[in-house]
Amino acid sequence: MNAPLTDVKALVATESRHTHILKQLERKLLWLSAWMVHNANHIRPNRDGLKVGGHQASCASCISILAALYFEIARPQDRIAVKPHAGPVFHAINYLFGRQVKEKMEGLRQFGGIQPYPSRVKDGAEVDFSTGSVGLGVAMTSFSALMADYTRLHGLGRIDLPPGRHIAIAGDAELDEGNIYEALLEGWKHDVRNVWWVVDYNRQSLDSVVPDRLFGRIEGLFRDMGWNCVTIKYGRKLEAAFAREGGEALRAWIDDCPNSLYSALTFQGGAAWRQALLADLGRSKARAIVDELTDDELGALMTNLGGHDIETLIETFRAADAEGDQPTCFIAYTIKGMGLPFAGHKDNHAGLMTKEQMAQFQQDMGIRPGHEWDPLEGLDVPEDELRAFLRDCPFGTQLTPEGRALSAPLVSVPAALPMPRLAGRKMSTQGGFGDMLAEIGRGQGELKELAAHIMTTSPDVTVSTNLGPWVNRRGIFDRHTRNDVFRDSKLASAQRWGMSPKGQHIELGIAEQNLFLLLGAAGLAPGMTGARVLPVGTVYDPFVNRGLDALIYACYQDARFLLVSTPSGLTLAPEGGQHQSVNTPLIGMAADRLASFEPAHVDELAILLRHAFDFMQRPDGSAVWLRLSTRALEQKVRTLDPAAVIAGGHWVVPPAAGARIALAYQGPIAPEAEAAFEELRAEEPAAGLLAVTSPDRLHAGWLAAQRARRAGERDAMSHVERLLTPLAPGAALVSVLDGHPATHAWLGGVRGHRIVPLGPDRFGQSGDIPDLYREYGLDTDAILDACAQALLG
Ligand SMILES: Cc1ncc(C[n+]2csc(CCOP(=O)(O)OP(=O)(O)O)c2C)c(N)n1
Ligand SMILES: [Mg+2]
Repeated sequence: MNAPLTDVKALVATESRHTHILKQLERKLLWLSAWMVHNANHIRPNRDGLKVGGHQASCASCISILAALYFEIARPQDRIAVKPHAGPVFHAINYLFGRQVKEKMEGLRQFGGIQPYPSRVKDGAEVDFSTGSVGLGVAMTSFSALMADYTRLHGLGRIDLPPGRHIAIAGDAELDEGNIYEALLEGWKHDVRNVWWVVDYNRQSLDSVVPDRLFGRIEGLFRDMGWNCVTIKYGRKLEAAFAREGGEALRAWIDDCPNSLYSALTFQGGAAWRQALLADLGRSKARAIVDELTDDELGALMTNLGGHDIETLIETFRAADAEGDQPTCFIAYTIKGMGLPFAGHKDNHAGLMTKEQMAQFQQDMGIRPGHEWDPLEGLDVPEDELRAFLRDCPFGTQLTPEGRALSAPLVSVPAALPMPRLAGRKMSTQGGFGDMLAEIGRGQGELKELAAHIMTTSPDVTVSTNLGPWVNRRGIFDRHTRNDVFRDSKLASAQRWGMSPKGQHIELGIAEQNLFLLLGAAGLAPGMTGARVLPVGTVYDPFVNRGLDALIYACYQDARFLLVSTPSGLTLAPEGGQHQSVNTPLIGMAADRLASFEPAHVDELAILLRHAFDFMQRPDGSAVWLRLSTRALEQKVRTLDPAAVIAGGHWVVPPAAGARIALAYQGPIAPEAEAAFEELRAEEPAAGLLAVTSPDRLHAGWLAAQRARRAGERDAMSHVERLLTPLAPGAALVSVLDGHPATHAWLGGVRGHRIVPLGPDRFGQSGDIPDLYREYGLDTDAILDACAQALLG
C-alpha cells in the first residue's frame, strides 16, 4: 500500500503518549551524555592543560538503541555490556533511574568520578561488565550466558530469580576483533542461549568509514554459527517513503550509496542530500518525494535509519524476544554523532562540540543555564508522569531488595587440603596439583562442598595439564547429555569424557582468550547469578600471553578465579623455545588483582592451593595464579609456615645473623640451587637458602609496607624485609628462577644487598635440562660463579 508521505508526518502527530515519553527520554540522554563530556572538557577547571576528551559522537550514535533496551525491553535480570564509548549514555540512564548520582556524573573522567568506559569496580553496582578493550565486553556476554546456564543447571545461586538475557551493545568496529569470532565458535559448540548482540552499525570506527559490503560477510558468519541475524536498516519515515510511488528507486539509491558518501552527505545536510539525490533520481518518480520536503525535512528523512527509530527498534527486539532464546545479532544502522553538529563526519570519533555549538545545542534542547543536570529540564512531560514511567519500566523494577548485583555465601575451605604421600617420592608440582584436585573430586567429608563449587576449564590442554583425573570424577559440562563413545564401545582410554548438565569441567577449544573470558565470567558469577563458583583454569604457561588482554580484562573487573599455568620455562627442555616461557613471572608481578605464585615443592603447593580457594572468595582477595612445572623433584617431609609460603618466601636454611651471602631460588630450579648451596656453605657457613614462592607477593608486601610507613605507620614491616634482616648490610644475594631475572632483581633494593639475579633472558630451545641450564646460566656451576661474583662485589 502506498502511504503518502504526509502520513509519515502524521505518524508523529498520532504517536502514543508512551512513544512520546520515550522520545523525550532519548532527548534527555542525548543532552546529558553530550553535557557530561562538555562539562568535563569546558566547564570544569583544567589544572594540567591535558585534553580531557570524551566521545559525544559515539554516544549520540546509540541513544535510541540504549533507550529502547533500558526503557522498554531489558529486564532487571538481564546482564548488559555497553560499548565503551557509550559510557556516558549508560550513566545518564542510571541517573534517570535514580541509580547514579550527580556528583559522579559531574566527575566524568576526573579522579573519583565516572570512568570514561563503564567500570564495574569504579562506577558502581549497575555496571554488569566493564568495557574498554574493544571486542572483549561483547564476547564476555556469551560466556556469562554459558555461566548462567551452568549455575542454573547445577542448582547453584539464585535459581528463584528468572533467567536473564546477556546483551552486548557493540560498536561495529568491535567486530574486527578476532576474539569475537573465537567466542562465536565456542558459543556454538556450547549451544549458548539467550545472547543478544546489538551492533551500533554507524559504519565508522576511530580513524575511518568502514568498507562497504563488509556486513554482508559478517551476517553470514553469524548465521553459520547458528545465530539469528536481524538487520534494522530503515526507520518508519523512510519505510513510509519507500512505500510511495518512486520509493523503490529511493531505497535502491540509499542501498547503493557508499558508506563514505552517505556519511559526508549526512554531515553536509539537507541541501547536499537534495543535490545528490536529484543528480541521480531527478528524472524518476522519486523526485516527488524529495521535492515536497524542506531541506531540514529531507535531511531528517534521509537519516531516519533503523537504529535511530525507537519504535522500529522496540518492535524488532519484541519480535526477537518472542522467537525464544536463540542467540541473535541485530545490525542497527546508525549515524555517528546523530543529532549533533558533526553527525556523519569521518573525523568525529574524538570530536567535541565547541562552546558555541554547545550553547546552540543547549538552546535547542530547551535547557536553561544552571539547570543542565536537572533530569526533567527541557522535557514536556510532567514530573509525576515521567517518574511513573521510569518506575514502570521493566528494568526500573528491583531484581532483589539489594538491587541487581547479587551476592553468594562463602564456600568453606578445609584447614588443609589432602596431600599426596610425599615421603621418598619424586613428584612435580603439576603432578601434585592433578592428584590434589582428583582427591578433592572424590568429594568426601569436608571436601564435599568445596568439590561441588569448583568449576574447571581448559583450552584443549585438560589432560596435559593433569586435570584428567578430576574430570573423570566430576564429568564434563554440557547442556545436553552426551555419552562417551569410546567408553561405551569399551575402547581403552584413561579419560572418561561423558557430558551432562551436571558435569563440572568446561572443555574449550584452543583459543586462550576464551579461557580468560570464561574465567572472567565465572569469576563474576557471585554478583551475576548469586552462585559461588570457584573457577580453575589450566593453560600452558607461555600461552598466557596469547590470552593476556582477556586475563587483564578479567582482573580489571575483579573476577575471582584460579589460573594454573603449567608447564613452564626452560625446564620443559625438549619442548623448545615456543613452549618455554620467559616473561610470565613478570606478568604475574605486574598484573593487579592477581596474586601469583610459583611453588617448587608439593607441600608448598598444597598450602597455596588451599589459600587460592580461600583468597578468591575474600572481599579483599583477588584472582590467583599458580605457575607449575612437570619436573619431578625429590619431595621433602618438613613443617612449613603456611603464612610465610603465602607471603612469598621462607628460609629453607636460615642465615646466621650477619651472614655475608644468601641464595634464593624459585620453582623447579631448586635442586641446582640446593647443590650450589651445599658447596657455598662449606665456604660460608652463615649463608642462607631462601625458597621464593611468590616474587609478586613479596614485592606487593614491600610496597604496601613502604606506603604504610609513609602514612605514618613507623613499625610497618614487610615479609621480605623481615626475611632479609639477618643478612649483613651490603651482603651478597644470588637468586635463580626459570624465568626472566628481572623478577628478582628488585630484591637487592629491599635492604641494599648486592644482588646477582639469574634466569633466562633469551628465547629457549630444545635440549635436556643439564644442557639448557648450562647454556642459560642456571646450573649449579653458574650459581656458584654468581655467588663468587656477588661476594667479590
Ligand atoms: C583493543 C582496542 N584497540 C583499540 C582501541 C582504541 N579504539 C577505541 S574506539 C575505537 C574504534 C571504535 O569504533 P566502533 O566500535 O565502531 O565504535 P563507535 O563507532 O560506536 O564509536 C578504537 C580503535 C580500543 N579501545 N581497544
Ligand atoms: Mg562505529
